[in-house]
Amino acid sequence: MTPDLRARLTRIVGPAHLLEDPDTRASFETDWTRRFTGKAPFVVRPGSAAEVAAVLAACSSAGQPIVPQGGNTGLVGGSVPRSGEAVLSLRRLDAIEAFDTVAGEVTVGAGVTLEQLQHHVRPAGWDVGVDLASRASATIGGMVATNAGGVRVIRYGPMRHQVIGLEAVLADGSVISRLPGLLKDNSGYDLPGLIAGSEGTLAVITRVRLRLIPARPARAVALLGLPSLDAALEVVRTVRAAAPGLEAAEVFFPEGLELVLRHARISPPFPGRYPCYLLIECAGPSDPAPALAAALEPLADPAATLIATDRAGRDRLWAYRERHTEAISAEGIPHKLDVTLPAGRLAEFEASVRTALARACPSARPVLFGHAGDGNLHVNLLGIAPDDETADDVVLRLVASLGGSISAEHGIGIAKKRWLNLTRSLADIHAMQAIKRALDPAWLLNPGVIFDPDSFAPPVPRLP
Ligand code: 2HG
Ligand code: ZN
Repeated sequence: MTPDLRARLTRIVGPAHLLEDPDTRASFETDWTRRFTGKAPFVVRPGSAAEVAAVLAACSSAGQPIVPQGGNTGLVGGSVPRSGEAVLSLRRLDAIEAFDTVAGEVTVGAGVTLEQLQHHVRPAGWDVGVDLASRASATIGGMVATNAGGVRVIRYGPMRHQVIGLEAVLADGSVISRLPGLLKDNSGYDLPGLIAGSEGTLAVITRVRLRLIPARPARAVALLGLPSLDAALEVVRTVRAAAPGLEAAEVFFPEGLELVLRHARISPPFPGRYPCYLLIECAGPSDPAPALAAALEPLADPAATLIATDRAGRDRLWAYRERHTEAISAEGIPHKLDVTLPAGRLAEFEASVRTALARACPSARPVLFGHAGDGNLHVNLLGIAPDDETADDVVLRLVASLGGSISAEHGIGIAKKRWLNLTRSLADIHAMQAIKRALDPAWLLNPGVIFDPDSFAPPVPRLP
């Protein structure tokens, strides 16, 4: 860092929030997976949107690239430095501001965690539409920047659908503000919709206005052991049609359950072992358990069915699914792939991916789980070196050949950018690169994430 930039940043955030010491920087430099890590010249922690704008203006005039970071729970290498980027931590923007309990809308700083927000709005009868296992650390700004999905997408959609306004700072320090959160507002391009899911490459989000959902305290969770993923999908179809308020439909398999039992030290749900496990949650204004039990009756084996309605019982069932990520990490450093398939091809993918991996990369140990209700499977691969991408290539090509997407909810980051053209056309990639160039001409915001400036051939020539 040049002495001039150090002096400017110190003036903006104060010396306590400009971290240069390697030990204090360390936790900002490695991501949750431990697979992605790099050195940052410094970490800067502004305490307000105005400070973020001033920091970006200073970095921009010094040509200093930056990586915006929230809770650092990303899984694709997009929130840590790679080659000389400084970390811009948004965690100090942690104020929960205007909460309209009549309209069910709230404005929050980018650094507020999902769990903080849930605790804030639930007593007033509202809830956040997106929920995910890393709720204690994941920040709202990071969740919007990556368009996080989570376990309720089948009912409420991903994070972008919850956003009704935001404030963000562009690379040169200028501020875009769409905070009034008007439900109807067709004045020009939908910049918040574009910034959501742009993985910190177009702007740094500082505040978000979210639409909330009515809290539904009456809940029932069912866990079923089933003979196959096809059987699980059949149960999901039936419950969707017959029981009200389906919020989550999650699957996992014996290889993942075995890791969860071992690392979380919990006992198995059933005495027997099943080829596929399905967790279903229904919620509504009144107890959904009777309708759920009735819908499950013709399809489920009573010896392999558990239903819980009280909080502790529901949490116990959810633990088998939610503790997969930490159990896999306790076993080793995984390659994480996060794919969607058309509903009709999900079961075919699950079978073929195991066969294809066994043939091409016998050392890879696949652990599959995910959100069966929206076709999103997480393919975690243990037993392969961090930089050996043979297995990733096998999985992602199979996904593309079945009409799926290489990223369902985690984003492209740096982990999957090599394969972007499998499920995005060159015209599409060039349009995205043109937007990136227009908003960040010096390529200073999260450079190297999603794509590089020169990747995937030159822009399509214009017609004369
Ligand atoms: C989940 O669904 C998260 O639990 C993490 O998206 C998935 O660890 C993973 O691969
Ligand atoms: Zn997920």
